[in-house]
Amino acid sequence: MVVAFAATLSLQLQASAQASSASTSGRPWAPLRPAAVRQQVSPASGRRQRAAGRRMSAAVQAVAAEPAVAANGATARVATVQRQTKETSVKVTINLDGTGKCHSKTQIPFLDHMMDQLASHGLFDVTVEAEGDTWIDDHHTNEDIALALGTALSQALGDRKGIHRFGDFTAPLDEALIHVVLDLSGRPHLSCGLELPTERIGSYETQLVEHFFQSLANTSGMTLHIRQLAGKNSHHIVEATFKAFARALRHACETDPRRAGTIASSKGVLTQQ
Ligand SMILES: [Mn+2]
Repeated sequence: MVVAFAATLSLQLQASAQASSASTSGRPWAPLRPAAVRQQVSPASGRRQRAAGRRMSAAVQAVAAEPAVAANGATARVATVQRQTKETSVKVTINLDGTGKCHSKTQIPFLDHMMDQLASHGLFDVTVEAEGDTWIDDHHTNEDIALALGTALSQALGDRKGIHRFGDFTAPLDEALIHVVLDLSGRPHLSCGLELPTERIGSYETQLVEHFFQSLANTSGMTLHIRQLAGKNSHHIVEATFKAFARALRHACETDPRRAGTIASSKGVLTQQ
């Protein structure tokens, strides 16, 4: 499981038997103690770090490195990740077996609206708390939320045993129709075919949509294809994208009873290596 996170940046892992105990009380983005942060860099992540440049100083804290145990004795697929840089402080929690509850305070109103779509249509419980340098623009905050969300998703999935792995959904919203296909393969890839007719939705730059999904794909280890089949209204197009993504991801994460707990891969591995 640690290997899956090593593909991000600097990591600090704190084992915790209770993922759900990582509450949102207090200041969630308290700076990490420098001595507690250690580098875990694979060759692949090293290349990404050099490419990322400014993100070399990032610290990602996987708050719950071990799966929590739910009240019924089953392993809870919950993860909390904190990401701290000079640009942003982000804390994300996702429960893959939730009920669609969302608590999102991103400083970006439209992104809060999209997090609500992800939770409610994916039946995930999602908490996002972020403070970022939005006086510059929303770029860093948008990106770092997606990176943390992807890391949390990967952690909550664990070894990805027994899941469907693939998800596919086409969602309409009035005139917009968006097709999302994804594979929790451990292989980051995004193909995004959105054609957004306006530069902004509210204060949110529409070019940040693709960047959000690219960042999410990178840290979650997901192959993601997004195709716009129809659409004229930017708000409709993006919202239909998040709805389709949520439904596709929900299916991919859910248990395939015929798998009987085995990994849906002829290679035997779905986590990032
Ligand atoms: Mn809307």
